[in-house]
Amino acid sequence: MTAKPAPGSNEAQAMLQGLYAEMAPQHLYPLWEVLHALVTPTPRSSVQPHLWHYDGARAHLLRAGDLISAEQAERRVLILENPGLPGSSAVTTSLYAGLQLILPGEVAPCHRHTQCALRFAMEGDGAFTALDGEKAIMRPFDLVLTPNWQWHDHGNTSGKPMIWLDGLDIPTVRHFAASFAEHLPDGAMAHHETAPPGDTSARYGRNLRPFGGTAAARRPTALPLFHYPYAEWRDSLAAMARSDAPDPHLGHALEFVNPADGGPVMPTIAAHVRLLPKGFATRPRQATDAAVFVVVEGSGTARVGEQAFALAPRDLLVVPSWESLSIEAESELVLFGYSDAAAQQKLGLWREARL
Ligand code: GTQ
Repeated sequence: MTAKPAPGSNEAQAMLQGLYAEMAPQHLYPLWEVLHALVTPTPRSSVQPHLWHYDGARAHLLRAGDLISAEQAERRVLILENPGLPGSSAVTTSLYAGLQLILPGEVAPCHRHTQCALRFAMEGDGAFTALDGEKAIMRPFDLVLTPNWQWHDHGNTSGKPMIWLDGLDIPTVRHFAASFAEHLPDGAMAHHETAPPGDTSARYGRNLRPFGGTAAARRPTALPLFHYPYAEWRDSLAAMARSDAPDPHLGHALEFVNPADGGPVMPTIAAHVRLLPKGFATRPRQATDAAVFVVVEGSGTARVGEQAFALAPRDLLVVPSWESLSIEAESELVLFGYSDAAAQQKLGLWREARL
């Protein structure tokens, strides 16, 4: 029998390398070589901060509009892929972002999937997203939800192109390998109308809900509301800005909530808006939820870690987990943001640090 080498000796090191080489074909690997990279003291992410100028993205999307129909494409969307996650179609490790174009007269076929989606209208006026056969007529900066496994189709009966941001939890569902998707049976493009536009908002959007009545009076989901119009959320932000001092790290901020439980809008995705008064600069803040922001109004500068990004209306910014973010408002600045905070909070993972 050969003597055991002293642990840590050159001889032991050489024998370990031999051991690894013999183990690898058995799919066995030493934790001690990778532990520090797996269980890190603070978050590490390959997500990079990045800003997309709206006008540039829009020009490419309109060119695609000349070359492929919404029906052919099924969804005519340019993916905003994070430069740190090439080939992933992901904007953060958990989320997807894309800009979708629907031209006048077009429809995007009805389908449903286990991914949750939000739509944030960027331009146009009067195209619709229908959820389970009820249309939400979309105006710029409206938020529309298509929660998981709900039938949805889109169409543009207005005279102008409509572009919105699609925010989905595609990478999260991929992580769990839990994607299911299907079209309406018998090839139908659009769901039959089940309720007139605005019906759900009238029932659930005003601190009311159907009392008694039949099941038909109630939306059959845990998430009744699906349209959060700009006119309403902007008015709420303005009221807040008139009477409060801004939060030093966020400005005036309001979260979109699910009226059924007071929680975030969807199981995996949380969304909010914030207003920074002209000249206001937030203090830096870190959070574990990487976020996608849309500039709704105004201009300013976002500092993400060491980088600075000039913000102009409709630009799109992604901020990685745990990078410090501070924002300076040159003029009154209004932002929309979405992130996976909803999922992280359920999992007990979400943290922030206010610097
Ligand atoms: O509208 O259902 O941008 O399924 C990507 C995947 C939109 C949608 C996207 C989708 C959708």
